[in-house]
Amino acid sequence: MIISKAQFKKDFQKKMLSLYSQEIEDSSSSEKYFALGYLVKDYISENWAKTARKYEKYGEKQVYYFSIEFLLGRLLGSNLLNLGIRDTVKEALTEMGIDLTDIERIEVDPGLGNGGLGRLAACFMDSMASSGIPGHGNGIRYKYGLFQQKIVGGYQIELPENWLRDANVWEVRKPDHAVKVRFYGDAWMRPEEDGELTPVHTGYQEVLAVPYDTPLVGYENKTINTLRLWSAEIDSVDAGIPAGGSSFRNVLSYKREIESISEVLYPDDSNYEGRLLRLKQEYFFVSAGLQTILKQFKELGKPLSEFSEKVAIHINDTHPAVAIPELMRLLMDVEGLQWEEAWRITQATMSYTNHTIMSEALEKWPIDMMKQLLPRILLIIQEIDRRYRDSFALSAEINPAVIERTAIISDGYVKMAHLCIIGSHSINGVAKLHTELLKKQELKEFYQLYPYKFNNKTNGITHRRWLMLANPELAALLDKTIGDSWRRNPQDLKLLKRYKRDDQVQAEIQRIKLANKTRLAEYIKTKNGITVDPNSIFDIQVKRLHAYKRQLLNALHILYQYIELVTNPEFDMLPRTYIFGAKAAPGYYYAKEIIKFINALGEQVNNDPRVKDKIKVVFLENYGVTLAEMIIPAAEVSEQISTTTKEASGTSNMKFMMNGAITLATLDGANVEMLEEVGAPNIVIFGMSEQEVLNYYRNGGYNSRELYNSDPRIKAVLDSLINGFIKDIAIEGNDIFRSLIDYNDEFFVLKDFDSYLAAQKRLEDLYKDRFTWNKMAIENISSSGVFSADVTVKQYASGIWDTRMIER
Ligand code: B1N
Repeated sequence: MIISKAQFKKDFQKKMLSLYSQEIEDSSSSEKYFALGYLVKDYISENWAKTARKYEKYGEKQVYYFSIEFLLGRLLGSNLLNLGIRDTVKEALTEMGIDLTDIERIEVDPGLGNGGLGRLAACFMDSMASSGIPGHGNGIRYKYGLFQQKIVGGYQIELPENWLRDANVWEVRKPDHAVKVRFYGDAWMRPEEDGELTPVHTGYQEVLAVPYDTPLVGYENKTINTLRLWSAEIDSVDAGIPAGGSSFRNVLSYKREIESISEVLYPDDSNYEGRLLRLKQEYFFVSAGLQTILKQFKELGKPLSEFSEKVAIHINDTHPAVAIPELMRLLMDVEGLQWEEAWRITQATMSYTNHTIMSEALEKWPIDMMKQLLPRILLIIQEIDRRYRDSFALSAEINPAVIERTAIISDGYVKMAHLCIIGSHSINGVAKLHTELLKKQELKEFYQLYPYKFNNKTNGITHRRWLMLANPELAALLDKTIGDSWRRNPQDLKLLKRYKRDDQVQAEIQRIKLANKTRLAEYIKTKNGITVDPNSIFDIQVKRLHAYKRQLLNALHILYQYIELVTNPEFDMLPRTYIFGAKAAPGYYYAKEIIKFINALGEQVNNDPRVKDKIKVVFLENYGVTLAEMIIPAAEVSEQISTTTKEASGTSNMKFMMNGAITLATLDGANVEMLEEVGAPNIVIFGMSEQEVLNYYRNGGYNSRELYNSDPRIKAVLDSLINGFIKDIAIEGNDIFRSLIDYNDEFFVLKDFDSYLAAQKRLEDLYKDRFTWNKMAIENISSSGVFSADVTVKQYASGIWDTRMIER
């Protein structure tokens, strides 16, 4: 949109007056934030309604992205940017003596996700709107997002994240669009006189699902899509009151039970929570979303047989897998279709993304739990399973053992990934290696049955948030050097390649990096009280804490350098600042021990005069989207060091690359494709190959104790965990030691140690030659365009959803 500074000032003043009955001069920062937020929402509203009408007019196929997490981050900055008015507003505010960034900082970051999976959903929303794809989100409006992390005495403490305490300016409550979702009761098939079977569901509890809509603003294209998040509410005081009657006390506890459905996000990443409440959450937002989609479809006046021509539903990991039987239920029980027709429509509508091969993340629900909570859904799943098994009856080539292993129901469980594969037309992995592993290992038997369903869609990130907003100085340098076409077509970042040897561009890149590092150093000083030198190498690992991500390998290397510094007079190294940020799932004991170890190591190293400030170790608490926006642009080294085969893709790796960090990586996840794009001289690779890892796993691992006994560096490092050399980790040091030696080092930390050390050394040598380093940084920035989610969502649109992009 186009707006003059004068007009904006008038609008802002008016908004302040109508909201708070006061002048801007007399308002607090928080009041300024709310006035500005509501004003921007007004600006958005007009095109929001228009977009919906345009989609309707052209009969566009709609995509609905079902996800139990959407990790949006703050929206004021990105909405201003995407509306195309951020510069105007910034200037106008400056003229009024107001700093826009100060106001943006007031917004609470709604943490409605754990990590990569939730952030990916948010990046896709931004990219779909920006590419003119009619794509909407469907999820849960959690009252409490992911916990806030505090570090006390080196330990993680979790505090509730009450993000809705003050108003959320972006959402619109739509009580008139509420729907009812049924839980519990009994379901069976009743034989009718004509011999037909009618489904019956009695004694259920009804929960009201109330939608809250948030606009998803496309980049300078007038497209506004919708993120619909559902909140659970009690229907009416007299409906579905539990046994015990409707006394005030009963009603209150009933209300609490219902509202608990959308109360809190499960804090597990790549790990599955087998609780009833989680299954309730899954069915809750899925059923509410599908009911609405079906209703909207019927308003088009088209026959249901054309449903999949107008609607695509994407299942983000297995969490929304009950969408498959729920759509079957709606089409049959409510709309009266026959099984075969409903099944054809369901398969043609649904597609599924797998995000991990970690076995502990694979969702499976006990049949009994499913029967208790979702009796009608279980009947449908049983029928899908029966028909799946039957479909092989006539084919002699299929081994019965294969059918048993791929079936949906077996060993007393409902296997949600199997349901997704059987019930949808597409299954994709999130990076080339990950998809290959699905095909040849994890889901091999399904791949043999349905090769045509499998495809790869490598993850992406929105360059608007992760470059334009997070690194405005770099964005401005790009505009000045190669023009601004990269903003619309991120692959145009390639144009920067020509300047990799250009002295002036190199100097600018280095200056901007230093400015970003200085800003982060100031933050570290205020938050952690640690003085770090912006001229030291900033080496960063930020992501969820998980054994397979190997923060421990990073920490052990630091410990190695520390030991060398204090024992070996010959040892020399460039000054380095190691920065960590990581939340551990509250119940993940080992991950919490590693946090404590990193903090204890930092405490000691940072205060040991013998280190002479060569090493600083910083653990930044409460890592999330907002912190990432400050940390990533300040990175020189990006640590992407997961055990090969374990990280499905990773997405922060791409964000670091786009901001000119050099990646230190194993050939895991999307790191493989980053290497392909940027070329071997511009990335530092180490560690075991995929084949080695798979071979070791097949043969029950390797002998880590042998390595401990034969490599004196490893021995020195590990011994210092248990001999009191590092203070205050008596328990943690011992547990970590034992995980590596007695429990055979499941994630090959020691096996990769030598290779990691050598890679670290190579990195340091590269850094000594600033011309080379800057050249590498430029190569990375200019090769990062393919990792824009704009590219990814277009591949989804043409390869899976069959949706068009609307011209502006
Ligand atoms: O999804 C990201 C990938 O880039 C990461 O490699 C992958 O680890 C991540 C259960 C998960 N996989 N599985 C989850 C999250 C929450 C939960 O309750 C599993 N997250 C990933 C995006 O593709």
